[in-house]
Amino acid sequence: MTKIIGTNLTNMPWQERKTEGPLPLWRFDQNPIIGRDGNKVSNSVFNSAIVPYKDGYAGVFRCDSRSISMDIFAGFSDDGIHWHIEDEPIRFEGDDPEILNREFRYDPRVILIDDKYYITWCNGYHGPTIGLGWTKDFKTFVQMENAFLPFNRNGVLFPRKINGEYMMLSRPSDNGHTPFGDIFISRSPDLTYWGKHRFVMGAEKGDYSAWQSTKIGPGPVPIETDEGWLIIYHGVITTCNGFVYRMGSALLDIDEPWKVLYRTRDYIMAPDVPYEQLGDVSNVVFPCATIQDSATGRIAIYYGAADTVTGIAFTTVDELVAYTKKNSF
Ligand code: BMA
Repeated sequence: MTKIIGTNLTNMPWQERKTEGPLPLWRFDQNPIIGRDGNKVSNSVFNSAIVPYKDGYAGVFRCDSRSISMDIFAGFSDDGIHWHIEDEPIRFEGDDPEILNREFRYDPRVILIDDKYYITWCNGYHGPTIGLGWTKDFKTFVQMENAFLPFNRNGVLFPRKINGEYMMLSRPSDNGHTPFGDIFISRSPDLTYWGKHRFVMGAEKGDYSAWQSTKIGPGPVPIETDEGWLIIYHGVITTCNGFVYRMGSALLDIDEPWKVLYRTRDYIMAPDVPYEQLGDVSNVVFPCATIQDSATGRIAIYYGAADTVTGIAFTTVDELVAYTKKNSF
């Protein structure tokens, strides 16, 4: 039995597994929970992040507009399933107009650390890099310095300091669709200055795990467990039809999270159903958030499907940790 270190969440979305199968994740039968018309301006709503907030949930959503510009929007929900997403994108406040200038924003992650909800996202600043900001109420947002130089994507904060330092996973990239990519970790005393960059894990070049042979990138905020940090990540293969995005999982050392304890050779979820296989970018499942209940070990994973709509997949910490260990390299 594995224990989630965290709070209880009695009102989270949940469904028991209905059919046995080889994979540790199963889909919500009301998927997709958000369609491409999630707000008045959206062409698509996907790769989005949610957190428990007050008696319900708040989120930061990637909505690409009908001119296909990428921006992030606040949203609210009582049950984590039915969402009201604002029609106006998030406007950040801050001291430096150079930093506030918007090129594009996408693929947010959100996490509560102390009394602030921190948002990381892929931020356009002479190419993609990692933007960082915070809010207390999902109405007023403050933008901080970009964490890294371009080019980088998939900046994911750990939910607490580790040995006195904030930590962030990221995936250095290029300015295009990036035919490579490994996961690194960086440390900071203050969420402004980042350093001590270390390699965590990379794409697997061999035939033994080809689904993650082109690139990998961190997904939701790591889940703290008594066996280490449980992470869910995306892995990509290049096929005759282009990139295919699947999900994997790993356990990282709790005090030195650049040390990988276990990592899945087999994927944990693949684009297997029509709304994941057909969309603006076909064959993509892209996880950006989880919510979990430490009492029951239930985990709900929010993921973008085919760069078009948003779904939920379920697992339990016992099932996912057991699979991660059993399928490890
Ligand atoms: C990546 C990002 C993701 C997207 C994926 C598949 O580079 O742009 O937002 O889901 O490609 O198109």
